Amino acid sequence: MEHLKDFKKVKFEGKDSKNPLSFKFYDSEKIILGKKMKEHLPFAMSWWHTLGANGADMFGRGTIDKSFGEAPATMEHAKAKVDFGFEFMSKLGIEYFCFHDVDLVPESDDINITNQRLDEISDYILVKMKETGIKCLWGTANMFSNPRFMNGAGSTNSVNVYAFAAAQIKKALDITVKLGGKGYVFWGGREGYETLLNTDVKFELDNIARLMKMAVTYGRKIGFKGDFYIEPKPKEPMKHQYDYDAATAIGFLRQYGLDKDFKMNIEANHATLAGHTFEHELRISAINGMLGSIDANEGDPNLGWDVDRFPVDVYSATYAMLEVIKAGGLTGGFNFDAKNRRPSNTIEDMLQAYILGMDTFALGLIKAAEIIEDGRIDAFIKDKYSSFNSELGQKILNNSTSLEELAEHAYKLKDANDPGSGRQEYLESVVNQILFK
Ligand code: XLS
Ligand code: NI
Ligand code: NI
Repeated sequence: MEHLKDFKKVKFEGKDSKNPLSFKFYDSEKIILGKKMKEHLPFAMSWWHTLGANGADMFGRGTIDKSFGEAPATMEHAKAKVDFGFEFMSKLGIEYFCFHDVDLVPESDDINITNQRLDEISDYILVKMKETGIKCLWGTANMFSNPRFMNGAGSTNSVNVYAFAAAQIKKALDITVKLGGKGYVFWGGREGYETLLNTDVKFELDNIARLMKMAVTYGRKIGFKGDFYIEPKPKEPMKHQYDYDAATAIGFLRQYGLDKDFKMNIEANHATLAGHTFEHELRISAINGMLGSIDANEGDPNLGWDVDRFPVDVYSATYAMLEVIKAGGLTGGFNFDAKNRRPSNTIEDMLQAYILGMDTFALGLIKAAEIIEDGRIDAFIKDKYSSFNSELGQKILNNSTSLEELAEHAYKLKDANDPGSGRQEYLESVVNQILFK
């Protein structure tokens, strides 16, 4: 039987190292664009996948032993998860973790008992945090696994279930504040619907917003200074999820006056499910001042669901890091909402998965910085819009012209044929040249 203690701390050995348990690209202290790599990339461990997911799928039971030597659904097991988790993060140099309430402790049939367990485990976690310096990135309440949430949490038809959702959020916020979490996430796992035949969409959206408002009020009251996040996802488990993508979620937040307290937590795999690229979701968030945090994972082009692979695609990571750098960084971090494949069932595989993900984002960072320093792509974009430097262009940008004046301009020209080439293939070849130099 493998033990985590038998593995050494993972170190940076450079791109030529053949040691599987070393970083090839992630060099935490290395300075890129004036900042340490680890400051650009505040990585976080997801409690649920790392300490919970055992490889089970719809067709078969678990393949990965996550008992950590204890009986399931006991507080001993919950503590063993803490012990393993902190040792695991320390081995990898990961400085943050993220959790759902029910990842931390077994859920009782009585919420009062679950809450006592949460008090106990958070005391235990706090000690480990002090010992190691590891911090909490964000917390959340799981309002999707328990059958009571089958018709939704904030979007439920049941007042009692709605109150349960409120109680879980209240406690999850308490624990997040107690652990000094930087953020609090809403991922609306059951906030959506299957058919309009049984759904009042307006009623449900209004109620979700009411619940979020109460969460903000309570959070601020108990001293939570961080960001609330919405994590958009278009589908799965629901057919239509209300937080389809960043643009939809931002519109929702503005409509209900929640935009000052919320930002986006963008998950790569959710972006692809929405038919977007990861970088599209990051850009939409950033230009709205709402780029908060990232759930770093990856989909699979052949599989249309949330497979939560560890990130491997260097193009995607590079384009994502371009967005993050240009936005001035994240207020949150990079949470690996990712899990090992079912047949990768050893502790070494778990370490390997994080090494892969961290190296992929390190490469993305290095390459994004090189693209910025190279300057050809930025120069192209600047030049592309340069006709707006003209007198008429400036009038448009200053909102000091009219449809009539622009029409007069067009009539004088008779025809306009000068938009110029988009040069996509050239720009893509610049990226390849930098990626593989
Ligand atoms: C599921 C989500 C979930 C959130 C937290 O698809 O990614 O894991 O990150 O509830
Ligand atoms: Ni996620
Ligand atoms: Ni997800």
